Amino acid sequence: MKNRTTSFSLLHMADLHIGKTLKGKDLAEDQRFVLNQVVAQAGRLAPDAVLICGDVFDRLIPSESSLVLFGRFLADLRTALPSEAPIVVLPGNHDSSSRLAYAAELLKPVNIHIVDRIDTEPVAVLEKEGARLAIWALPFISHGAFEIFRQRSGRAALQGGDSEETPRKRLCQQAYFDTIMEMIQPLRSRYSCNVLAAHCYVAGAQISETETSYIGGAEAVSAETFAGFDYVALGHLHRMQEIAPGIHYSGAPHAMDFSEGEQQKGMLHVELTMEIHADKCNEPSNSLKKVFATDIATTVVPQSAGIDSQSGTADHPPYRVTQITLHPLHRLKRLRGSLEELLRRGDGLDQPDEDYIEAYLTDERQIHHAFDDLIKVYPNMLGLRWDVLERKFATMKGEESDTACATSGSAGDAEREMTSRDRCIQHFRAFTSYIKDTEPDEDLMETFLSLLDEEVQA
Ligand SMILES: [Mn+2]
Repeated sequence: MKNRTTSFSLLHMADLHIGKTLKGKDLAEDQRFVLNQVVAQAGRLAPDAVLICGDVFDRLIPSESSLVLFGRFLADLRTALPSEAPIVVLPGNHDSSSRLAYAAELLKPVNIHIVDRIDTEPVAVLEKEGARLAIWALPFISHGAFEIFRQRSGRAALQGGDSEETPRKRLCQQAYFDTIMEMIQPLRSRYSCNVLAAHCYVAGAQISETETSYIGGAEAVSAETFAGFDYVALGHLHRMQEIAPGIHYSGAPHAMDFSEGEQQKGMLHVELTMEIHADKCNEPSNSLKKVFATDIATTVVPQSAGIDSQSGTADHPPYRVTQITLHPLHRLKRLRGSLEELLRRGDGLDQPDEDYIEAYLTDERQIHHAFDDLIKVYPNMLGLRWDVLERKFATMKGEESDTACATSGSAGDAEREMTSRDRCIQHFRAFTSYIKDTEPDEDLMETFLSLLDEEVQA
């Protein structure tokens, strides 16, 4: 019998960070502007499902206006989409899962699924012409969330492979994922196609300036963890990127930091095409899955004009990922030059530059009225940085690591500890003197030392 094909389309987005401020500036208007485009695009594309992969809010306790904004967005999105298209929302590390999901039971009947715990069942299953696509969704896996899941599912506590392994290693993201995947893996064959939505850091991903500070080795999950899924929709990193075939970060819908200002921002439209045997279309079985995995490897999906498109490989059904660009209300720009140059550049414009600006001044000395002068020309300037100051701190940092290299090996731990405390004190004195033109007084030093010791003990 002749084979037919069917396809499912998904809209994949993440890291909305509603309530985000940038150097004290509330980005609510910017966020509303971008979310309205998401709704318009969802209406135009009419996907079979929308996946919002974590970090919905910027903080655990979202502000009133953030809640209102998200509520409005969800309602508009629901209206824009066909009612049978599920909207799946999962919490990221910035979200409180129970707060995010407080109305989850009320929203389920309107096909909005807010994931608040780790589950080994799909959150939604789409059916089309006998093909079944399962959407699996995992919240950000904190230690607490994992423990609740482990106890609920009657699993023993994680043990390290050998005595060398520290408890820290057993409690890493990879171990959490391995446990969960082991349970999901045998269940996947019930479906023709399996999509996973998750919020985590996958090893090998490109991380940006601000992300380096909080992403460490214990956080990393290997891309192989996701073998067997036809598409993995990730959230957590703000840069749109492909990790491996079928594993993508949509990135954030708009820049959250000046270091992201140059990145293209938006979301992904994913189309998964699969072939169905007319005589097998009622069999949700392994045989159906096998057909997708091997026989149609050569099927070519029509490439759309222009943007990022890909077809399937032997391990994946043919799929196509299209980047949907979202436009910011204000761009985030870094300008560099002397005060005079930047003022001249701004004055030369026909209209004032309304973008959010971070200025880097190259003048050799600090000019106290620089901010006041610049803000007249760049009304949305949010940050001012000085080359001369940053160079000074870079040198201080360099000296610090030189000293650390020299000390390591020869000195004992206690001695190194002493040295690093002394260095902190030294840097604090230098910094205060530079900023205030005078040595820190006794009161200030006392406060600093008590904070420093508290931090060291923590
Ligand atoms: Mn995150």
